[in-house]
Amino acid sequence: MLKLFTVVIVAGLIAGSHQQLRKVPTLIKPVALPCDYPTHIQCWTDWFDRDDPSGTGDWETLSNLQTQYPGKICPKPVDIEAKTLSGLSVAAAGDVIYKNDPTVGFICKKADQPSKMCNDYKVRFSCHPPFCGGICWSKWYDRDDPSGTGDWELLTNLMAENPGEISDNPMYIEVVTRDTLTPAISTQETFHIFNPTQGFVCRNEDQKSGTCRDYKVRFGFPCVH
Ligand SMILES: [Ca+2]
Ligand SMILES: [Ca+2]
Repeated sequence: MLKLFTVVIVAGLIAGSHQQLRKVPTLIKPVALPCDYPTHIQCWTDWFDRDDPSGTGDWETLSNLQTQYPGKICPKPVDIEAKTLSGLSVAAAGDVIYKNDPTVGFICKKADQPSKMCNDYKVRFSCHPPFCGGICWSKWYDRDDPSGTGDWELLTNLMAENPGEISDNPMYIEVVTRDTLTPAISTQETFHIFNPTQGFVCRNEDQKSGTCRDYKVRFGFPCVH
């Protein structure tokens, strides 16, 4: 299941950067769907920058940030990312870093640097639901089978064929085989399209075996309360 939800996250990110690809009609919003809180999804908090490096260093510790920004960071983050205010990664910035973990937070000490101050860093943390909010999933759809050129489960087709059922701008997509409910990522097949903006296409010509399995898809949206 971890792999499955990793795909969900990645697919969600793709949606954000390819909105311009969408050319689908605006349809009536469907009725509210039940909210799902898959335990393996993660989400990033906002970026935080509470300190600057002019004193003993740049101290962006979790406890300080949680005190300063109540409710903005989950109690036990699972990951952390730090960048300089100018956008450099920790590795690219080249400072000696004292701490960079999701339990303590981020600390760059001036005393650890051979000849200069630390850069000024900002940090963000990765959290699990319920902090992330939930996903509302559409129904499962299986409009095609792979007997022709492949299995074509494009969002534009699904929206046109099921009016009012799928909202605009899905953020997540989940794809499984129809027969065994195997996550698409685990089938070792090559996919032509696999993102929540366009949907899913498996072309027979891309497969070593010459044919795709039959997949079904569903689309997810951030729950609105
Ligand atoms: Ca800082
Ligand atoms: Ca199918």
